[in-house]
Amino acid sequence: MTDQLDPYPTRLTEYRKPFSRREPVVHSRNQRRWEGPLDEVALSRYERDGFLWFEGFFSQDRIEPFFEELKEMANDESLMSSEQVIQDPNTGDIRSVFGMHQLSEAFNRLTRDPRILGMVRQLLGSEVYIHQSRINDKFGFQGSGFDWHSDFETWHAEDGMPGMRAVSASLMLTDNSEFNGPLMLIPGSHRQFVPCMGETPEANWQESLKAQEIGVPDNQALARMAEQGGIQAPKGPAGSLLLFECNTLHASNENMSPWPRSNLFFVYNSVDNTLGEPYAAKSRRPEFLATRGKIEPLTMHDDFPELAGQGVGPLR
Ligand code: 6CS
Ligand code: FE
Repeated sequence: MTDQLDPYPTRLTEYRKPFSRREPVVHSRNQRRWEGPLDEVALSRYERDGFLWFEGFFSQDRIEPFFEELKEMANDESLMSSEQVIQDPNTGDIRSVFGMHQLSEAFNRLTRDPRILGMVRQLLGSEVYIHQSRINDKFGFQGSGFDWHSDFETWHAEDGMPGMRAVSASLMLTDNSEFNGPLMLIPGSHRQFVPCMGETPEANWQESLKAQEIGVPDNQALARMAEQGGIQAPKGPAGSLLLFECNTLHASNENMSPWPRSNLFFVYNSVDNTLGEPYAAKSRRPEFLATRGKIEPLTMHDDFPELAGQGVGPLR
């Protein structure tokens, strides 16, 4: 627990109503140094909605290597029995593998793709590093959902992330349709912080990564924001990319289709927003959930230099 003034109090015993976020959504406004590939239309859409969707961002052959590597990982007994691998609460199948950017060289390179890194630096207005990475798997006919939540609420409460200056990139490894439990988002919800009721249990992450019970906004706040902004569930082929702001409310349903839904997630945090002590938890979470050591600004790496001319500018 920390005694420093908490700008985003949550995990409370007494209700507090939602309030406006304290940080800008796009952090690089009027800073020429952080210009990037997003034009004004995209920047204003991100400010309005709290996410950007790029259908078919990568071609299928860019996605293929990840599947091969995931199959090898599934045969790695020591990895599969580690706490970085979370089982599905209903079936025991793999639900998430955390720390993918340390486990996989291909994945590590992907986090530094110039087209993504260029956009992320532009949105965060600084150098960035990976706060967390994971693969979320939802096998056919099962694959539990996730309740509504703001990732920032968890990262602030349990990882000590000071402010809203992080963005998640989610790469669809499989087609995401309306049938296989796609991510749902509430456009505009990123502009309000919703304090959540209920104190953080000890070692909460061992349960919350299976099913999030604590850090779920109340239905009244959810209903009000959904009334204002609606709900959107971006759909598209494998290779599509979603960038969503750390405080945008999102959830997903169970996968009742015969088709799997696998997404890679990697979370970029600003190097000016590194983690302190948890604001609303008794102890820190493990390093594979929240990077604390070795904060080095990501450098660009381009697996497909022939594409580099697409408005990325010099690699750095
Ligand atoms: O606790 C976390 O960091 C994770 N929990 C959820 C439900 N989404 C974000 C993140 O992976
Ligand atoms: Fe989440």
